[in-house]
Amino acid sequence: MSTTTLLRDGQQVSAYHEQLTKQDLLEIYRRLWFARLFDEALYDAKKKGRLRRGNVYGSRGQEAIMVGTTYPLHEDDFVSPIHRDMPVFVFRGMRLEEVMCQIWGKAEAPTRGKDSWSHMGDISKGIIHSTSMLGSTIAVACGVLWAQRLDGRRDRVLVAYTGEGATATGPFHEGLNFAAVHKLPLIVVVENNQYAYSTPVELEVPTKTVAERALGYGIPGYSIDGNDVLEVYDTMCAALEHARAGNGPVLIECVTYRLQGHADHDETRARQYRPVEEIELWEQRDPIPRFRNYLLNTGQFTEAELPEPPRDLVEQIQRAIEYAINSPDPEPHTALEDIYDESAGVSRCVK
Ligand SMILES: Cc1ncc(C[n+]2csc(CCOP(=O)(O)OP(=O)(O)O)c2C)c(N)n1
Repeated sequence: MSTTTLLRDGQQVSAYHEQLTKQDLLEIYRRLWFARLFDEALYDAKKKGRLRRGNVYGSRGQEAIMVGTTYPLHEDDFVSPIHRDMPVFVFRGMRLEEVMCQIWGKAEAPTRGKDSWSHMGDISKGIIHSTSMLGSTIAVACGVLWAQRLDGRRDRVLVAYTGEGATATGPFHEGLNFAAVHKLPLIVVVENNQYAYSTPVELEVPTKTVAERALGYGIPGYSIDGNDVLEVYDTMCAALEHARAGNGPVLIECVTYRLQGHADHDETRARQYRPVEEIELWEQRDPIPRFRNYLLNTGQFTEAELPEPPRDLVEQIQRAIEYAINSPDPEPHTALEDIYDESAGVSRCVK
């Protein structure tokens, strides 16, 4: 009889991170800061009226998930980042300037100004456009992996990010069921940040953990501390081994907290849909000082080696923002281009 592995609350996987070099640890530290600074710079631009298109969906407090899940990936693995994962586009090889052009709706962006924020992809880098309809990303991921299988590839993993709220939608379950039945190499990373917009997790998920949803599909489910970058890294390494070996999907619930509102227009402190004490408690679990303290306390780094923040990253992000602001808007006639794949014999619908 087959057994279901259901590991909870960081129950031990191997300490893969012990193999990381000092250079790796420094890079992880810098990526955490990159994500934080990216977020801060965009909120600042929005507040100052320098960004007038779209919203800013912040990831403050959730950086360890993006960094820990992407660091162990192979170059040709797939990712499907959602609205809180913008730095993942950069970690997976997109130019920062290109990402900023997407946010500013510029001609140089992958969507050439037709959409904004995370609604983009780059198949050459294995970045799959996540769906705006929450949950459907999992179904699309199944399609990508199924196509890979038809091409004879079974080892190329797809990491699909989603929120705990999205796990309450139908396509999430249909997709996970399909992936489990066909043992597709899918890793679903659930960013459980306690709220889906203003809806608390207990009104979205009936079980104690989101990871328990894995039981229904006979796949491993992990519920881990999503604010501990090394725990995220270790769990991801275990999940990758499982998926690459042909054993099918894995669900990783990263327990975390959204330190800001849903987006820049959502001032949660004023709205009071979550207590101030709750926010303050989670501020103490901020993943960046936590990782910094670990590096200092284990004697691997000195204070001077771990600047808060790394100044070059502040400048790099600011330069990319200026680049986007100064780059051209799309020409009006391009609005009707790239809508249909005409090479596939589908004719253009203009009106
Ligand atoms: C099917 C669907 N319903 C509603 C929305 C609007 N919406 C966008 S993000 C969001 C909250 C999602 O919560 P969660 O999945 O927990 O992710 P989080 O934003 O907390 O990271 C909502 C309701 C949507 N995009 N799709």
